[in-house]
Amino acid sequence: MKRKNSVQYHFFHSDASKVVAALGKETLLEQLKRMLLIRNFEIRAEAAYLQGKVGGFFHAYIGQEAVQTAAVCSIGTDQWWTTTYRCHALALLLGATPNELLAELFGRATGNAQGRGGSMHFFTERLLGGFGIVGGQLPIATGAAFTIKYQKSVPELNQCKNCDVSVCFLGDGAVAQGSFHESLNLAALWNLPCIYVIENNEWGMGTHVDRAISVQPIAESKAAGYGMKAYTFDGMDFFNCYAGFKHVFEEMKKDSRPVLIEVVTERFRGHSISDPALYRSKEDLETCMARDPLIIMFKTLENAGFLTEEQYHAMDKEQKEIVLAALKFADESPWPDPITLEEDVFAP
Ligand SMILES: Cc1ncc(C[n+]2csc(CCOP(=O)(O)OP(=O)(O)O)c2C)c(N)n1
Repeated sequence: MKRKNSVQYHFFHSDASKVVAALGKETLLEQLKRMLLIRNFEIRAEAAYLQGKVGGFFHAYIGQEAVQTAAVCSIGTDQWWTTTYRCHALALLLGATPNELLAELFGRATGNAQGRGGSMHFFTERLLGGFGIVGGQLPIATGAAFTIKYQKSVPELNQCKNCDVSVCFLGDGAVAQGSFHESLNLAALWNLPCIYVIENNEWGMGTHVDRAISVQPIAESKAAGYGMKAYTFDGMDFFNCYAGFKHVFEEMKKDSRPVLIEVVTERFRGHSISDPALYRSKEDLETCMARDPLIIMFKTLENAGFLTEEQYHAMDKEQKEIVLAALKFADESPWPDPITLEEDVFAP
């Protein structure tokens, strides 16, 4: 993968044709559809933001779709999941509807958090939240992994029978935080089933990863200090991510050891909607957009004879229509009643 820096990544070895054969047409078309839903959701939500219909922060996942789609596809929805403020995709993948998520962005009573959380704080039954504090989700994810292990040892307490691991997404910018190191240390010390996934999209706001992280590749160098296994995946390639996550999940179910993964990916937008990304050259952006994860996925499925270009465009249009209907739902939804302002708010 061509990046601005000269880091030598050792990607997990995988064979796309084996993943194609293992998952089959129906499952793979469903994954492509999910990636198209995420892309359409982000594009239309950005437009609504620019029309002044959405307030607060807004961080798009455009360019990174393959990573979390592959993770949820291979690990399943029964686990505990945590992520950063860039949380729209994971919420969709874990079952939140476009209606409730767009209504949340619009601050409406029908929203995912009844209009109180906004873009950075989506949740579902299995998603413990998007987190606005960089590194804030790591101790939570580590605690969730502790819960899994503890409850398995006390069967009458086990409320979460199909839950085997806690999966924690973080950005490269969180790696220098104390919470990262404290969490990895405890997870390694106590053999907690936690999969930490660094989505290295090269930038922490406007700071390049080379100026923030002392040694790279990140996972390989940091995991060694905690006696953990490290893996690196190509984040633009659904098939590499799927095969890698599957391997890690199967291994963890056997040994319950935490794992650190670095997924090398790209964001096609600025850090947030208010960032014009002037620190990036047009050529850099064009180079990374040439490896659009949607196109890589489509081309592989087209070569496998699973769909034509015409069917791909029809699928894209179908997902766009779903998002447009959700925008209408959000726009027509009621505002929260001010009398409910203090309900469901925890403030010690
Ligand atoms: C503790 C803390 N420090 C600083 C910030 C401000 N901040 C928000 S996002 C961000 C960059 C994080 O970059 P990265 O972890 O690489 O994630 P990405 O946005 O690239 O997905 C910073 C410094 C914050 N939210 N929390």
